[in-house]
Amino acid sequence: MTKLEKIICEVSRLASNMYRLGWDERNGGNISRIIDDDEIDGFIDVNDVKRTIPIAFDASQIAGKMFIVTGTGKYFKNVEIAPQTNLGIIRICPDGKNIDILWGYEDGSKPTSELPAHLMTHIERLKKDSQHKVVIHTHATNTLAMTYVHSLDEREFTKTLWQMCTECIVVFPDGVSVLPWMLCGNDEIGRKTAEKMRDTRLVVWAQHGIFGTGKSLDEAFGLIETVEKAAEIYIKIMNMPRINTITDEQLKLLANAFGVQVHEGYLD
Ligand code: 2HA
Ligand code: ZN
Repeated sequence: MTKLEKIICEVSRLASNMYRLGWDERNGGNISRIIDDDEIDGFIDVNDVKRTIPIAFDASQIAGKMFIVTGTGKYFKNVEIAPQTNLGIIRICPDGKNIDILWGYEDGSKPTSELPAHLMTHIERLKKDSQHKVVIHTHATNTLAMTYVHSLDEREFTKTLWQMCTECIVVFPDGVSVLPWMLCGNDEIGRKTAEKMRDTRLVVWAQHGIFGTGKSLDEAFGLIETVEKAAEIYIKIMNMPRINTITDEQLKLLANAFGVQVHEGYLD
């Protein structure tokens, strides 16, 4: 298998996995991963452009970059069965206003409706971390439920999650950002999401879902999965009297023991 075929398999397996977790009903959720030049290795011909289509915002900061992206309207449960129609490989054109389709979307479709949020997030995360590669959006059930019953204040939301499982603060010491309900699928929510991604690798969209990022599919998924586990504990216990918790002192002990940099001002 070529490197690119392995990546296609990895994205497909992740989509199936997330579908089975119940997070990606119908066409919910989307995945994008940067494809480096050295990951092409003959599986596709980068000079063979299948189609060129416009995008509604300026992505010139990442002109030339290639991504594998889930298709708009596509169901996660179907990606593994037919990756070539449910996924595509795109390259940002030099003008930043068009994309070349190099592989996939074989039924004539195109990338996810959340492409602005994905690409703008890639731009911001790459400024923070040159190793960054992946953006995942999903409708993680308990995380979504939590946005109906918990304050959306980012410090309060993060601290509740940290208190729900011991390892949370070690996995996401930067915390989670939260956007209030907004119309999805447009530039505005894309810009707001990307702004939040300057501080955290996780952004919750209230009453909708979550965005997670990372150096690999495993890392981005692992962040979301850890938040979702914590949110599940919260939903289980929120209507019961809480007689124990993880204190700020204990959270500080964890941060020191594991040598992680905690979001400033969140623990005191
Ligand atoms: O349609 O999840 O936010 C996919 C989505 C839109
Ligand atoms: Zn969504």
